Amino acid sequence: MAGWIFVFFLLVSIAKVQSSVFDVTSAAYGGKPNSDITQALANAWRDACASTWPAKVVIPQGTYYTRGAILQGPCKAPIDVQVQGNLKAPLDSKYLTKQDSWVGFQYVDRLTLYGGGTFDGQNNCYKNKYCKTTQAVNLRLDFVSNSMIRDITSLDSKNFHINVLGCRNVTFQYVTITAPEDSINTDGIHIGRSFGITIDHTTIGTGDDCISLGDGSQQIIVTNVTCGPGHGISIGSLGKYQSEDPVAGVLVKNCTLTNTQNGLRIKTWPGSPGFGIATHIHFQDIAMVNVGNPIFIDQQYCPYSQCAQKAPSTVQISGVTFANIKGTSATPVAVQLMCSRKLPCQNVWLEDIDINYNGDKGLLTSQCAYVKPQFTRVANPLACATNPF
Ligand SMILES: *[C@@H]1O[C@H](CO)[C@@H](O)[C@H](O)[C@H]1NC(C)=O
Ligand SMILES: *[C@@H]1O[C@H](CO)[C@@H](O)[C@H](O)[C@H]1NC(C)=O
Ligand SMILES: CC(=O)N[C@H]1CO[C@H](CO)[C@@H](O)[C@@H]1O
Repeated sequence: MAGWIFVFFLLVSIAKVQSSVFDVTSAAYGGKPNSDITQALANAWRDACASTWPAKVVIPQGTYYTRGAILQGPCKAPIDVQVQGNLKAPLDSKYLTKQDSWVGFQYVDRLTLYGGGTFDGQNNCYKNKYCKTTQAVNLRLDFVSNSMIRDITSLDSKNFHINVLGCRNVTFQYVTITAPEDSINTDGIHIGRSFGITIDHTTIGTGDDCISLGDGSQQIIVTNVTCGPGHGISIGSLGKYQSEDPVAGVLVKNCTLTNTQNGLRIKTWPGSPGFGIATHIHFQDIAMVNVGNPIFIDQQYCPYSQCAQKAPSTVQISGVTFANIKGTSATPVAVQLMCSRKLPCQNVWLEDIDINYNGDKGLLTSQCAYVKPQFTRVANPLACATNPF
Protein backbone atom coordinates (compact mmCIF):
# COMPACT_ATOMS: atom_id res chain seq x y z
CA MET A 1 0.00 0.00 0.00
CA ALA A 2 2.69 2.45 1.05
CA GLY A 3 4.52 1.55 -2.19
CA TRP A 4 1.49 2.52 -4.29
CA ILE A 5 1.15 5.80 -2.48
CA PHE A 6 4.81 6.45 -3.21
CA VAL A 7 4.34 5.69 -6.93
CA PHE A 8 1.27 7.89 -6.97
CA PHE A 9 3.21 10.83 -5.54
CA LEU A 10 6.08 10.11 -7.89
CA LEU A 11 3.71 10.31 -10.89
CA VAL A 12 2.18 13.51 -9.52
CA SER A 13 5.61 15.09 -9.18
CA ILE A 14 6.65 13.96 -12.70
CA ALA A 15 3.46 15.56 -14.02
CA LYS A 16 4.39 18.72 -12.14
CA VAL A 17 7.91 18.73 -13.55
CA GLN A 18 6.58 18.25 -17.06
CA SER A 19 3.92 20.89 -16.65
CA SER A 20 6.62 23.35 -15.72
CA VAL A 21 7.98 23.39 -19.30
CA PHE A 22 6.30 25.98 -21.49
CA ASP A 23 7.34 25.35 -25.09
CA VAL A 24 6.19 28.11 -27.45
CA THR A 25 5.68 25.48 -30.19
CA SER A 26 3.43 23.26 -28.05
CA ALA A 27 -0.25 22.97 -28.93
CA ALA A 28 -1.08 25.29 -26.04
CA TYR A 29 0.82 28.19 -27.61
CA GLY A 30 0.88 27.29 -31.30
CA GLY A 31 4.23 28.86 -32.30
CA LYS A 32 5.52 27.60 -35.65
CA PRO A 33 9.02 27.79 -37.12
CA ASN A 34 9.49 30.54 -39.72
CA SER A 35 6.56 32.48 -38.37
CA ASP A 36 5.78 35.21 -35.87
CA ILE A 37 5.70 33.94 -32.30
CA THR A 38 5.05 37.26 -30.58
CA GLN A 39 1.77 36.07 -29.05
CA ALA A 40 2.92 32.48 -28.40
CA LEU A 41 5.94 33.73 -26.44
CA ALA A 42 3.87 36.24 -24.46
CA ASN A 43 1.42 33.50 -23.47
CA ALA A 44 4.12 30.97 -22.60
CA TRP A 45 5.87 33.55 -20.43
CA ARG A 46 2.61 34.53 -18.71
CA ASP A 47 1.93 30.92 -17.70
CA ALA A 48 5.53 30.12 -16.76
CA CYS A 49 5.80 33.26 -14.65
CA ALA A 50 2.60 32.35 -12.80
CA SER A 51 3.87 28.84 -12.01
CA THR A 52 4.61 28.21 -8.35
CA TRP A 53 7.19 25.58 -9.45
CA PRO A 54 10.43 26.48 -11.16
CA ALA A 55 9.36 26.94 -14.77
CA LYS A 56 11.04 26.90 -18.15
CA VAL A 57 10.04 28.66 -21.34
CA VAL A 58 11.49 26.96 -24.41
CA ILE A 59 12.07 28.35 -27.89
CA PRO A 60 13.31 25.24 -29.73
CA GLN A 61 15.66 25.10 -32.68
CA GLY A 62 14.50 26.83 -35.84
CA THR A 63 13.94 30.38 -36.95
CA TYR A 64 11.23 32.45 -35.34
CA TYR A 65 10.16 36.07 -35.66
CA THR A 66 8.94 38.41 -32.99
CA ARG A 67 7.87 42.02 -33.17
CA GLY A 68 8.81 42.39 -29.51
CA ALA A 69 8.78 40.56 -26.20
CA ILE A 70 8.66 42.49 -22.94
CA LEU A 71 8.64 39.70 -20.38
CA GLN A 72 7.62 41.04 -17.00
CA GLY A 73 7.84 39.69 -13.50
CA PRO A 74 7.74 39.34 -10.66
CA CYS A 75 7.34 35.60 -11.18
CA LYS A 76 6.24 33.14 -8.52
CA ALA A 77 9.36 30.92 -8.76
CA PRO A 78 12.76 30.79 -10.47
CA ILE A 79 12.35 30.88 -14.24
CA ASP A 80 14.48 29.57 -17.10
CA VAL A 81 14.26 30.75 -20.66
CA GLN A 82 15.94 28.29 -22.99
CA VAL A 83 16.42 29.79 -26.42
CA GLN A 84 17.83 27.24 -28.84
CA GLY A 85 16.43 28.84 -31.96
CA ASN A 86 17.20 31.93 -33.94
CA LEU A 87 14.89 34.76 -32.95
CA LYS A 88 14.60 37.55 -35.50
CA ALA A 89 13.38 41.13 -35.18
CA PRO A 90 11.46 42.84 -38.00
CA LEU A 91 13.74 44.41 -40.59
CA ASP A 92 11.74 47.61 -40.46
CA SER A 93 11.54 48.94 -36.92
CA LYS A 94 8.07 50.40 -37.50
CA TYR A 95 6.76 46.87 -36.93
CA LEU A 96 8.30 46.67 -33.45
CA THR A 97 5.78 46.64 -30.62
CA LYS A 98 8.03 49.02 -28.65
CA GLN A 99 10.46 51.45 -30.24
CA ASP A 100 13.16 51.36 -27.56
CA SER A 101 13.35 47.63 -26.86
CA TRP A 102 13.00 44.44 -28.78
CA VAL A 103 13.34 41.71 -26.12
CA GLY A 104 13.23 42.75 -22.50
CA PHE A 105 13.02 41.25 -19.02
CA GLN A 106 11.63 43.43 -16.25
CA TYR A 107 11.37 42.86 -12.49
CA VAL A 108 12.47 39.23 -12.67
CA ASP A 109 14.36 37.45 -9.89
CA ARG A 110 16.28 34.19 -10.49
CA LEU A 111 16.12 34.21 -14.28
CA THR A 112 18.38 31.93 -16.29
CA LEU A 113 18.53 32.76 -19.98
CA TYR A 114 20.54 30.21 -21.96
CA GLY A 115 20.37 27.68 -24.75
CA GLY A 116 22.80 28.55 -27.54
CA GLY A 117 20.24 30.58 -29.49
CA THR A 118 20.55 33.90 -31.26
CA PHE A 119 18.79 37.23 -30.87
CA ASP A 120 19.08 38.77 -34.31
CA GLY A 121 18.11 42.45 -34.35
CA GLN A 122 18.38 42.49 -38.16
CA ASN A 123 19.87 45.96 -38.28
CA ASN A 124 20.32 46.77 -41.93
CA CYS A 125 20.01 50.47 -41.30
CA TYR A 126 23.66 51.42 -41.04
CA LYS A 127 24.15 50.58 -44.72
CA ASN A 128 21.53 53.08 -45.79
CA LYS A 129 22.05 56.75 -44.99
CA TYR A 130 18.35 57.55 -45.51
CA CYS A 131 17.32 54.96 -42.98
CA LYS A 132 16.11 56.45 -39.69
CA THR A 133 18.19 55.09 -36.82
CA THR A 134 16.14 53.46 -34.14
CA GLN A 135 16.38 53.07 -30.41
CA ALA A 136 15.55 49.39 -30.19
CA VAL A 137 17.94 47.56 -27.88
CA ASN A 138 18.19 43.83 -28.63
CA LEU A 139 17.99 42.68 -25.02
CA ARG A 140 17.07 44.84 -22.07
CA LEU A 141 17.31 43.77 -18.45
CA ASP A 142 15.48 46.18 -16.17
CA PHE A 143 15.43 45.45 -12.42
CA VAL A 144 16.52 41.84 -12.84
CA SER A 145 18.27 40.15 -9.89
CA ASN A 146 20.16 36.96 -9.00
CA SER A 147 20.22 35.89 -12.61
CA MET A 148 22.42 34.28 -15.22
CA ILE A 149 22.63 34.98 -18.95
CA ARG A 150 24.69 32.25 -20.52
CA ASP A 151 25.51 30.84 -23.91
CA ILE A 152 23.48 33.10 -26.16
CA THR A 153 24.35 35.33 -29.13
CA SER A 154 23.20 38.87 -29.79
CA LEU A 155 23.54 39.76 -33.44
CA ASP A 156 23.14 43.02 -35.38
CA SER A 157 21.16 45.00 -32.85
CA LYS A 158 19.51 48.16 -34.13
CA ASN A 159 21.01 49.98 -31.10
CA PHE A 160 22.86 48.79 -27.94
CA HIS A 161 22.93 45.00 -27.86
CA ILE A 162 22.37 44.43 -24.16
CA ASN A 163 21.29 47.12 -21.71
CA VAL A 164 21.41 46.47 -17.97
CA LEU A 165 19.54 48.91 -15.72
CA GLY A 166 18.69 48.67 -12.03
CA CYS A 167 19.96 45.09 -11.81
CA ARG A 168 21.63 43.21 -8.94
CA ASN A 169 23.79 40.09 -9.02
CA VAL A 170 23.59 39.20 -12.69
CA THR A 171 26.25 37.16 -14.49
CA PHE A 172 26.86 37.05 -18.22
CA GLN A 173 28.91 34.09 -19.38
CA TYR A 174 29.78 32.65 -22.78
CA VAL A 175 27.84 35.39 -24.51
CA THR A 176 28.73 36.39 -28.08
CA ILE A 177 27.89 39.83 -29.43
CA THR A 178 28.48 40.65 -33.07
CA ALA A 179 27.75 43.66 -35.24
CA PRO A 180 29.59 45.34 -38.11
CA GLU A 181 32.35 47.76 -37.21
CA ASP A 182 30.54 50.61 -38.99
CA SER A 183 27.15 50.20 -37.28
CA ILE A 184 26.73 53.21 -34.99
CA ASN A 185 25.67 53.04 -31.34
CA THR A 186 25.75 49.27 -31.23
CA ASP A 187 27.48 49.02 -27.80
CA GLY A 188 27.89 45.43 -26.66
CA ILE A 189 26.82 45.53 -23.00
CA HIS A 190 25.88 48.80 -21.33
CA ILE A 191 25.42 48.80 -17.57
CA GLY A 192 23.87 51.56 -15.49
CA ARG A 193 22.69 51.84 -11.87
CA SER A 194 23.41 48.21 -11.19
CA PHE A 195 25.29 46.34 -8.49
CA GLY A 196 27.22 43.10 -8.71
CA ILE A 197 27.31 42.44 -12.45
CA THR A 198 29.87 39.97 -13.85
CA ILE A 199 30.77 39.56 -17.50
CA ASP A 200 32.95 36.52 -18.11
CA HIS A 201 34.16 34.53 -21.12
CA THR A 202 32.36 36.81 -23.50
CA THR A 203 33.27 37.77 -27.06
CA ILE A 204 32.22 41.18 -28.31
CA GLY A 205 32.78 42.87 -31.67
CA THR A 206 30.59 45.85 -32.57
CA GLY A 207 30.57 49.38 -33.97
CA ASP A 208 30.76 51.06 -30.55
CA ASP A 209 31.99 50.31 -27.02
CA CYS A 210 32.29 46.59 -26.30
CA ILE A 211 31.34 47.31 -22.71
CA SER A 212 30.30 50.66 -21.30
CA LEU A 213 29.61 51.37 -17.65
CA GLY A 214 27.29 54.28 -17.01
CA ASP A 215 26.58 56.07 -13.76
CA GLY A 216 25.71 53.94 -10.74
CA SER A 217 27.66 50.90 -11.97
CA GLN A 218 29.05 49.32 -8.80
CA GLN A 219 30.93 46.10 -8.08
CA ILE A 220 31.37 45.21 -11.74
CA ILE A 221 33.70 42.39 -12.79
CA VAL A 222 34.78 41.89 -16.40
CA THR A 223 37.04 38.86 -17.00
CA ASN A 224 38.15 36.89 -20.01
CA VAL A 225 36.43 39.18 -22.45
CA THR A 226 37.68 39.62 -25.99
CA CYS A 227 36.78 42.92 -27.59
CA GLY A 228 37.13 44.00 -31.20
CA PRO A 229 36.28 45.57 -33.47
CA GLY A 230 34.69 48.34 -31.45
CA HIS A 231 35.53 51.37 -29.34
CA GLY A 232 36.99 49.44 -26.40
CA ILE A 233 36.00 48.99 -22.77
CA SER A 234 34.74 52.24 -21.30
CA ILE A 235 33.72 53.76 -18.03
CA GLY A 236 31.24 56.45 -19.01
CA SER A 237 30.52 58.61 -20.53
CA LEU A 238 29.84 60.32 -17.20
CA GLY A 239 28.89 63.84 -16.24
CA LYS A 240 26.39 64.61 -18.95
CA TYR A 241 23.42 64.83 -16.60
CA GLN A 242 22.59 66.26 -13.18
CA SER A 243 22.77 63.97 -10.11
CA GLU A 244 24.51 60.92 -11.52
CA ASP A 245 25.32 58.05 -9.15
CA PRO A 246 29.00 57.14 -8.55
CA VAL A 247 30.78 54.46 -10.54
CA ALA A 248 32.60 52.51 -7.83
CA GLY A 249 34.35 49.18 -7.82
CA VAL A 250 35.25 47.98 -11.32
CA LEU A 251 37.66 45.15 -12.09
CA VAL A 252 38.60 44.46 -15.71
CA LYS A 253 40.99 41.52 -15.80
CA ASN A 254 42.51 39.13 -18.31
CA CYS A 255 40.90 40.59 -21.42
CA THR A 256 42.15 41.01 -24.98
CA LEU A 257 41.38 43.98 -27.21
CA THR A 258 42.06 43.73 -30.93
CA ASN A 259 41.86 46.52 -33.53
CA THR A 260 39.65 48.72 -31.37
CA GLN A 261 39.45 52.53 -31.69
CA ASN A 262 40.24 52.86 -27.97
CA GLY A 263 41.43 50.50 -25.29
CA LEU A 264 40.66 51.07 -21.62
CA ARG A 265 38.93 54.39 -21.28
CA ILE A 266 37.31 56.59 -18.65
CA LYS A 267 35.36 59.36 -20.37
CA THR A 268 33.61 62.31 -18.79
CA TRP A 269 31.96 65.32 -20.39
CA PRO A 270 33.33 68.81 -19.84
CA GLY A 271 31.01 71.32 -18.18
CA SER A 272 29.03 68.69 -16.29
CA PRO A 273 25.81 70.06 -14.75
CA GLY A 274 26.48 68.29 -11.41
CA PHE A 275 29.27 66.51 -9.55
CA GLY A 276 30.13 62.91 -10.25
CA ILE A 277 32.48 60.23 -8.97
CA ALA A 278 34.41 57.37 -10.58
CA THR A 279 36.50 55.45 -8.07
CA HIS A 280 38.20 52.09 -7.39
CA ILE A 281 38.71 51.14 -11.00
CA HIS A 282 41.23 48.44 -11.70
CA PHE A 283 42.45 47.28 -15.13
CA GLN A 284 44.81 44.32 -15.03
CA ASP A 285 46.37 41.68 -17.31
CA ILE A 286 45.17 43.14 -20.58
CA ALA A 287 46.53 42.26 -24.01
CA MET A 288 46.28 44.93 -26.72
CA VAL A 289 46.63 44.21 -30.42
CA ASN A 290 46.79 47.30 -32.64
CA VAL A 291 44.55 49.34 -30.34
CA GLY A 292 44.05 53.13 -30.67
CA ASN A 293 44.49 55.12 -27.42
CA PRO A 294 45.20 51.99 -25.36
CA ILE A 295 45.15 53.75 -21.97
CA PHE A 296 42.93 56.78 -21.96
CA ILE A 297 41.41 58.99 -19.28
CA ASP A 298 39.47 61.59 -21.22
CA GLN A 299 37.79 64.27 -19.14
CA GLN A 300 37.16 66.36 -22.26
CA TYR A 301 35.00 63.75 -23.94
CA CYS A 302 32.87 65.55 -26.45
CA PRO A 303 31.99 63.65 -29.59
CA TYR A 304 30.69 65.78 -32.47
CA SER A 305 31.69 68.92 -30.44
CA GLN A 306 28.28 69.16 -28.79
CA CYS A 307 29.50 70.91 -25.67
CA ALA A 308 31.14 73.99 -24.21
CA GLN A 309 34.70 72.63 -24.31
CA LYS A 310 36.00 75.39 -22.04
CA ALA A 311 34.31 74.29 -18.82
CA PRO A 312 36.20 71.58 -16.92
CA SER A 313 34.61 68.28 -16.01
CA THR A 314 33.22 68.01 -12.49
CA VAL A 315 33.55 64.25 -12.26
CA GLN A 316 36.17 63.27 -9.69
CA ILE A 317 38.25 60.31 -10.82
CA SER A 318 40.27 58.54 -8.13
CA GLY A 319 41.80 55.19 -7.30
CA VAL A 320 42.54 53.97 -10.82
CA THR A 321 45.08 51.21 -11.54
CA PHE A 322 46.42 50.07 -14.88
CA ALA A 323 48.56 46.99 -14.27
CA ASN A 324 50.22 44.56 -16.66
CA ILE A 325 48.94 46.07 -19.89
CA LYS A 326 50.91 44.77 -22.89
CA GLY A 327 50.81 44.84 -26.65
CA THR A 328 50.68 47.23 -29.56
CA SER A 329 49.14 50.64 -30.04
CA ALA A 330 47.68 51.93 -33.31
CA THR A 331 48.40 55.53 -32.25
CA PRO A 332 51.73 57.05 -31.15
CA VAL A 333 50.18 58.53 -27.97
CA ALA A 334 49.67 55.25 -26.17
CA VAL A 335 48.93 56.62 -22.71
CA GLN A 336 46.71 59.67 -22.23
CA LEU A 337 45.68 60.75 -18.77
CA MET A 338 43.79 63.97 -19.39
CA CYS A 339 42.09 64.88 -16.15
CA SER A 340 39.96 67.80 -15.07
CA ARG A 341 41.67 71.07 -14.15
CA LYS A 342 38.93 71.66 -11.60
CA LEU A 343 39.10 68.16 -10.04
CA PRO A 344 42.48 66.60 -10.89
CA CYS A 345 42.61 62.80 -10.82
CA GLN A 346 43.76 61.30 -7.50
CA ASN A 347 45.65 58.07 -6.84
CA VAL A 348 46.34 56.85 -10.34
CA TRP A 349 48.83 53.97 -10.61
CA LEU A 350 50.49 52.54 -13.70
CA GLU A 351 52.43 49.33 -13.27
CA ASP A 352 54.07 47.00 -15.79
CA ILE A 353 52.99 48.86 -18.88
CA ASP A 354 54.64 47.60 -22.05
CA ILE A 355 53.03 48.97 -25.20
CA ASN A 356 54.77 49.41 -28.54
CA TYR A 357 53.99 51.51 -31.56
CA ASN A 358 55.21 50.44 -34.97
CA GLY A 359 53.32 52.91 -37.18
CA ASP A 360 54.73 55.90 -39.07
CA LYS A 361 52.77 58.74 -37.43
CA GLY A 362 55.42 59.56 -34.84
CA LEU A 363 57.26 58.09 -31.90
CA LEU A 364 55.70 56.29 -29.00
CA THR A 365 54.73 58.82 -26.35
CA SER A 366 52.27 59.72 -23.58
CA GLN A 367 50.35 62.81 -22.41
CA CYS A 368 49.15 63.76 -18.97
CA ALA A 369 47.38 66.77 -17.49
CA TYR A 370 46.07 67.43 -13.98
CA VAL A 371 47.27 64.11 -12.64
CA LYS A 372 50.39 62.88 -10.83
CA PRO A 373 50.40 59.15 -11.36
CA GLN A 374 52.70 56.68 -9.65
CA PHE A 375 54.71 54.54 -12.01
CA THR A 376 56.22 51.12 -11.47
CA ARG A 377 58.06 49.50 -14.35
CA VAL A 378 56.76 51.89 -16.99
CA ALA A 379 59.13 52.91 -19.81
CA ASN A 380 59.80 56.66 -20.13
CA PRO A 381 57.78 57.31 -23.29
CA LEU A 382 54.73 55.87 -21.55
CA ALA A 383 55.20 57.73 -18.24
CA CYS A 384 53.68 61.19 -18.80
CA ALA A 385 56.30 62.20 -21.38
CA THR A 386 54.38 65.35 -22.33
CA ASN A 387 51.88 67.78 -20.82
CA PRO A 388 49.94 69.73 -23.45
CA PHE A 389 49.09 72.58 -21.04
C1 LIG B 1 23.52 35.59 -7.20
O1 LIG B 1 22.79 34.95 -8.23
C2 LIG B 1 23.08 33.57 -8.36
C3 LIG B 1 22.30 33.06 -9.55
O2 LIG B 1 22.87 33.53 -10.74
C4 LIG B 1 22.73 32.84 -7.09
O3 LIG B 1 23.08 31.48 -7.21
C5 LIG B 1 23.46 33.46 -5.93
O4 LIG B 1 23.06 32.87 -4.73
C6 LIG B 1 23.19 34.94 -5.86
N1 LIG B 1 24.02 35.57 -4.84
C7 LIG B 1 23.50 36.27 -3.85
C8 LIG B 1 24.49 36.88 -2.90
O5 LIG B 1 22.32 36.42 -3.70
C1 LIG C 1 40.09 32.98 -17.89
O1 LIG C 1 39.72 31.73 -18.43
C2 LIG C 1 40.62 30.70 -18.10
C3 LIG C 1 40.29 29.47 -18.89
O2 LIG C 1 38.94 29.31 -19.11
C4 LIG C 1 40.57 30.49 -16.60
O3 LIG C 1 41.44 29.44 -16.22
C5 LIG C 1 41.01 31.77 -15.93
O4 LIG C 1 40.93 31.65 -14.54
C6 LIG C 1 40.18 32.92 -16.38
N1 LIG C 1 40.76 34.13 -15.89
C7 LIG C 1 40.09 35.01 -15.18
C8 LIG C 1 40.83 36.20 -14.75
O5 LIG C 1 38.91 34.86 -14.94
C1 LIG D 1 44.53 38.25 -22.27
C2 LIG D 1 44.90 37.21 -21.32
O1 LIG D 1 45.68 37.44 -20.42
N1 LIG D 1 44.32 36.01 -21.49
C3 LIG D 1 44.57 34.89 -20.61
C4 LIG D 1 43.38 34.64 -19.73
O2 LIG D 1 43.59 33.48 -18.94
C5 LIG D 1 43.88 32.31 -19.66
C6 LIG D 1 44.06 31.18 -18.69
O3 LIG D 1 44.39 31.59 -17.41
C7 LIG D 1 45.11 32.50 -20.52
O4 LIG D 1 45.33 31.35 -21.28
C8 LIG D 1 44.90 33.67 -21.43
O5 LIG D 1 46.04 33.92 -22.18
